[in-house]
Amino acid sequence: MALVLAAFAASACASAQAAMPTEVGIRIHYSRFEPSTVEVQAGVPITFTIVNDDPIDHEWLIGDSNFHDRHRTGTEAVHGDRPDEVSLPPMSIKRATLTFAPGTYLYICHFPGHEAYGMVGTLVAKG
Ligand SMILES: [Cu+2]
Repeated sequence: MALVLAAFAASACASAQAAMPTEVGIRIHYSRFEPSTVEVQAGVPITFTIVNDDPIDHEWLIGDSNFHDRHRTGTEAVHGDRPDEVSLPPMSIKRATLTFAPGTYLYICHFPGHEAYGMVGTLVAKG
């Protein structure tokens, strides 16, 4: 009986983890991120597919508050191939894979005025 219970507990745990997405789609539309909140498992690679549906450039920068402080005052207009710094030309699709430590992160477009307009999202990585 104890063995059966242990097996049940293990499968319940596995299905709870399976419920957390490892593939996350983010759409940029009318200078907003959809969805604006994402929850993922910490310590697992998460692949983001980011779609810019707008006729203007945007960016998707994800990190902690120190990261965003640097980018708010930064002078790097276009970002390269770092998975946490994605530049999105009009009507483009990019993919990025990241693994998070437990915590809360923001994703923001730091083009002038975009963050203030509402291009901010929150990702929670659960430990
Ligand atoms: Cu933007």
